[in-house]
Amino acid sequence: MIGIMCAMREELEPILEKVKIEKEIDYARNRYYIAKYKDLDLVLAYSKIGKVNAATTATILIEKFGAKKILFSGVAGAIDSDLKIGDLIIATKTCQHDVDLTVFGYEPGFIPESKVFFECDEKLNNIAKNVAKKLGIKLKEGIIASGDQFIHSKERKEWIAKTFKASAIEMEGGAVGCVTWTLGVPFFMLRSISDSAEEGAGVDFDEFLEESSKISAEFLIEMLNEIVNEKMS
Ligand code: 4EH
Repeated sequence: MIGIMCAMREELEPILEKVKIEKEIDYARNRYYIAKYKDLDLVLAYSKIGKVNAATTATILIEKFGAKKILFSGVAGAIDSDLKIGDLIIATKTCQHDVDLTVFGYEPGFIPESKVFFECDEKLNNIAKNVAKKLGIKLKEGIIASGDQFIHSKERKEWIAKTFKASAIEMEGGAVGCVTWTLGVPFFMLRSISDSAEEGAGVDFDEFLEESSKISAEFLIEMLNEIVNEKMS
């Protein structure tokens, strides 16, 4: 069983259109879709926005629905200046930029007995890179930082860039990274850029959410094709 998750309905819809939905299960104030894509068994859901919702959904996908991998698709704000609206990025690792226990001498993002960075699965990242190469699509790799804030300020963005060496910002990846690390499940994070995370980001976000969500969703489907092909060979 492969778990596929997004944060927002707009991010999940273009994926649901490409799979064969077999069952819809309402659970814990959310809807989970059991589906097939070719030979692959899938469970899909959008968590709703933010780290707590994302952690809850990731946990349920794994513990209740038996997901053996978690693939995330959605949009993100750009940090690196070479990332333009519509560009794709995969995370090497994710972190939580809003965790602050620095008064106790810990580095930003660190929680005792946990860690700052949660690594994404190398095999899944290699599949993504193969797909990008085959299709001639530009795909960046970098750190993705999460927090329960929509970033729309150059100052905050630059602090996150400097502190975590992050390339993009969103509101869920650090939470899913923490859950999948805790439960020992491979994690893949894909995002398409919707805005610059600076002043005016809210307007760009509204304009490009749908388009960038589709770009990410279509790439994820291409990855499922690659996974099916690898299984058969
Ligand atoms: O799930 C949240 C969405 C924005 S909040 C995180 N997603 C989109 C990624 C993202 C993001 N995160 C932080 C894209 N750009 C970002 C940015 N900062 N600049 C939202 C959106 N619409 C309505 C209500 N909430």
